[in-house]
Amino acid sequence: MQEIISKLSQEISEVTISTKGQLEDFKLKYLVRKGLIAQLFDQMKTLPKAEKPLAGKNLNQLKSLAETKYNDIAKSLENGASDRKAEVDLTLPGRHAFLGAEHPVQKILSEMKDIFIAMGFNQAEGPEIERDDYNFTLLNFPPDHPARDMQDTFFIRKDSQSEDVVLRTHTSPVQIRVMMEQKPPIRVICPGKVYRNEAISPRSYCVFHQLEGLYINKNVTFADLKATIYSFAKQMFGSNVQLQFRPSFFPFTEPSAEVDITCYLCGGKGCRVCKHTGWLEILGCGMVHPNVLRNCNIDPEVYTGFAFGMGIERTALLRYKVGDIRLFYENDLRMLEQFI
Ligand code: 2NM
Repeated sequence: MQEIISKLSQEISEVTISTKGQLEDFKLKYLVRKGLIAQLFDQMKTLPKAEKPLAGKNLNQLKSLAETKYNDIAKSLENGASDRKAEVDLTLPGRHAFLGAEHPVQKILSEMKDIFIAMGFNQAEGPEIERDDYNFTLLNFPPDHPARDMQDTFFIRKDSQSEDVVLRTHTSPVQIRVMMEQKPPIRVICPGKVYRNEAISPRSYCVFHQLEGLYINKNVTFADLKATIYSFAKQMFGSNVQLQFRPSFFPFTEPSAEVDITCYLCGGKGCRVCKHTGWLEILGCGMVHPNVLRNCNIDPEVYTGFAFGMGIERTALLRYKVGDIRLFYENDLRMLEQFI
């Protein structure tokens, strides 16, 4: 009897219980009316009279050891987390995670970049906070050009002692940097954010994205420019679009043109989006002005080049039928989740 009691006592002390299930098993084994301890009390009645007091005392100790252990563990399982951990169903599927998505403006920009990269253009980037002379002067803007006005440009620094600094109003200064650093042939596209201090409306915002391109080599002609733009427009907007080049003016190109495609919503018949003209303007372009080449130490007698530039938001608005450019900048998940 003594042996059995001390064996059980050791067993009870050592057993680890970490779930309600295990605790229930413990109770069934030791503490219920037909449990091991109750059985020992029954057996005690058959012992010789002299052995009963000691056996009774030891059995009572064993019983209270088991009860204390049961109560302590029951209490800690009520409060603690160990039980919950063990009862997690590991086969349940995980919670849905929102992974995010490419912004619609970046999607259009990626498509455009891919087309020009495939043609052999390299990507160049530059600072959004730019020197005034890179943004204007070296691009052949005259000193009194209206774009230099405070109404159109965000000035970061403007005083007589030091270099004027602006938020770039186009990505052309990146091309100035490339022309000053590299020798022709040069084939670059410059995507990025630009800033204009304009009245904000559904069609224009104080920040937007541009993609500009530049090709400089010997014997580059306007025909090369047209072929490049044709190829781009048909890949970007569909092989059935038609193009028209309208004469235009930019300080940094001569001659200059603006390019329209047949409205891909109405097919050229005329609708609200193309304002019943049948045409949508997609970009500006031209042959790089000799003054711009000279400003970057490229000899215009040896090299010629073409350049083009387009806004990204305009295409994103049309492609995704978004009615207000400001929706691209509000970071509202209800808007952005539609582009997953
Ligand atoms: C446009 C339209 C026409 C342009 C010119 C240059 C540079 F740096 F080569 F002179 N970069 N981008 C350009 C030409 C941009 O955007 C409507």
